[in-house]
Amino acid sequence: MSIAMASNDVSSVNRSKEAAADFSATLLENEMVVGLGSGTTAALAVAAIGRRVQQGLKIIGIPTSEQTAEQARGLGIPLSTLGDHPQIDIAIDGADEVENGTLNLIKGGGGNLLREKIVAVASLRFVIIADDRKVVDQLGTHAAVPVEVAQFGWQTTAIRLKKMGGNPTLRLHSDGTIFVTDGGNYILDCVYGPIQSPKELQRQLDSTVGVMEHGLFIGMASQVIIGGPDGIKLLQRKPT
Ligand code: A5P
Repeated sequence: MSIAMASNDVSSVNRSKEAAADFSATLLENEMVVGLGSGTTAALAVAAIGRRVQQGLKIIGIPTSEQTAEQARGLGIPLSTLGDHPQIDIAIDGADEVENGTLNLIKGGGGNLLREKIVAVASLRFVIIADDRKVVDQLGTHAAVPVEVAQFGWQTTAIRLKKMGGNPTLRLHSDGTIFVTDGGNYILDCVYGPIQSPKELQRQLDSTVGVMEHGLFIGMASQVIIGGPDGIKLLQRKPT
């Protein structure tokens, strides 16, 4: 692939992310408590929200990572905590995969799944923004499921996850040091391939000792906004 073509691809993906992110910022109204997601797409939403705040929108943000908190502070978005605002009106976040029809998700590619899930369940509306590469017919088609585990005895947790078919790999930084989450845990990226029953896998992961949280977000998304070359598309959950 030529360098020119590769950079075109990158900028068209960025435009797709931006289209979804910009639309999500239009959903905000004065006095809302807003969950601010993490990752590159969520960062574009935070930027768009920052622009609205600079134009006078009055909201309070609850960040899902230290990185998002820093970005939001820099943009003048007032921040608070779940302690002071236990109910969030709307949370906007990205995803690694969105399953067509169910709107089930894999999240946590950036390593912020625990805080993201706590914010998601505290939100009346959980809005996902993504570019069109993220939509799949079955979760696990491209993405591994990130599993956040306690540092203590993580090797034994990995053995149990391996027995469940996940083929876990400890997440490392590019310099070889171990990636540590904002909550002080490790991440085991588990490759399952296409997942036949995400609910059953969720049940197994939820009951595995040492697992602090995992990146399956089942039945949580209220709305999914997909950006593509022709603008945005809203995905609906199909009745089961
Ligand atoms: C952060 O840990 C994640 O859950 C992100 O929301 C997800 O990985 C999507 O990230 P990008 O928007 O960077 O693809």
